[in-house]
Amino acid sequence: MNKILKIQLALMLCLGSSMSIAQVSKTGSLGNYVEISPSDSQEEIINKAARVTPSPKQLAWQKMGLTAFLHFGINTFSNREWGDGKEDPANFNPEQLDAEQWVKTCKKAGMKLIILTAKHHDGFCLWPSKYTDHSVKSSPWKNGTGDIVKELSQACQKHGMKLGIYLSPWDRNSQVYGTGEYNDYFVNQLTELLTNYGDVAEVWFDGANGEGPNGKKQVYDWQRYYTTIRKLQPDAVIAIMGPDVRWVGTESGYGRDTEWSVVPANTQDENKIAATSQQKTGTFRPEVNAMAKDIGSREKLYSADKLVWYPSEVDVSIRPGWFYHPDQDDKVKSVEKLLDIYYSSVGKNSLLLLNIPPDTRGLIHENDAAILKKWREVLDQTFKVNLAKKAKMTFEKIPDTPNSKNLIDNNYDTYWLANKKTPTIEIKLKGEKTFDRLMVQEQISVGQRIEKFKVEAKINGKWETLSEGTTIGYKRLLRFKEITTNELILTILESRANPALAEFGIYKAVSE
Ligand code: FUL
Ligand code: CA
Repeated sequence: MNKILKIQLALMLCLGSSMSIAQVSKTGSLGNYVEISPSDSQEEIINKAARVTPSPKQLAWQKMGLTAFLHFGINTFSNREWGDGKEDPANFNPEQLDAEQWVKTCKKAGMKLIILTAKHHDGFCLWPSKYTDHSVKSSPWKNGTGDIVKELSQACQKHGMKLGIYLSPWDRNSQVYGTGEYNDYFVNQLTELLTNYGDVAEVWFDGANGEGPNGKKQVYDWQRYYTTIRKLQPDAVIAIMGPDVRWVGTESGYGRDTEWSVVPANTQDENKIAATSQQKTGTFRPEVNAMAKDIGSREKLYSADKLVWYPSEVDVSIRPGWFYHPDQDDKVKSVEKLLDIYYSSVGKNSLLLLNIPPDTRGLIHENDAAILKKWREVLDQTFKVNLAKKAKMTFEKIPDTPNSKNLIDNNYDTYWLANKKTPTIEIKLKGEKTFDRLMVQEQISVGQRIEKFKVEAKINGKWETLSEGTTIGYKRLLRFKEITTNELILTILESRANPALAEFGIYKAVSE
């Protein structure tokens, strides 16, 4: 063996290497859930947790980062948040409705998917369902011949946007709500929506469950709903009251500082028991208390029967209400507020689902569109140039390892897998740089591992801690006061397994 080869081999052995995702999943990944056996030690449980990975559809979902919610329906015309199901369809007439305007506005804002409230709690359907008359077909809009789901799906296809469907299980209009027949009704509606409108990438099931017109509450046949979706749209994630995506637990727009995508699932979960034979396809919904402060720490995992990849989605409205109300035209969240929300959701290992409610014309209001545009400009300009792009990365004190560029190549798929749980990465910038934002990404296709990290910078010859944090996950964004330096150190202080780092960046924020 010649000398260079020997050195390369030694480097690979002692530094860890850049493995392809396929290689790692053969050796490391346990799939998107794993059983804990009573004989597993705490160490074994944590090791398992570090190797639970997203399903391909969960990974594709996470990579979207930013998605849009459109709350639109009979409430838009009655000026209410929750309709009672008794609204007259004659009031529904969005005369200037333009689904392309919705899609173009969302696309310009950087959103990758649009979820439409095809039916909210009032039961009014935005498509001409065969199973009820309480829909657009009984409205004056396009003389009852219109179909908003169709218009949106066509506009999405035209502009390369993904489509998502919100179908409220709670239905305050349906006469069969509260009986077994309602499950048939619901599955029939799901089937229409998932058959007639092309690809659907997300199905969003609301947790609100009240009484129907006859005063009864419904027992939902979740398993049947999930099986229907898996059959008709196998690539769609099922969110909130579903197995693939978890509600973050608030509607404020702010995620947790410590956000784990791997959480416990327990044997008493009603939906898990029913789905035992299908667990490998992920059709059980973990009964996670979404509102709890801590859902994924080591202590929580020790008492679990199973661990599951169940990532967090942050839903929030750009206005105080989910639906459009004219008196909220001057209450659209500011660019500054939306930036804060972005850093607190996308920047904390969540996906942001931002609601933009179309108005009675059937258009996204000018005020909302203007704020979104400005918000996007600030984000684009801030993250345009990674000031670490030409940096020299030194992993564990050994410079110029074969993978040292993997963290700054602007490609999420390439990464550096450390050979120890708590590695140090020294970053020598090409000259002094001034910045106030930092981004780190773990390669989650091998698992979410980092529990604690620290970033230091050498300022005027002295090392100072810039920021400390807990989880990183898919993406962590840090904000701090502007500094100027040419040297940084990222130290992973605690990790569940050897971390896999995909991207690192530093940026100078532009002001609004
Ligand atoms: C809640 C609903 O009750 C609200 O009306 C809204 O749709 C929100 C996204 O979810 O549970
Ligand atoms: Ca990379």
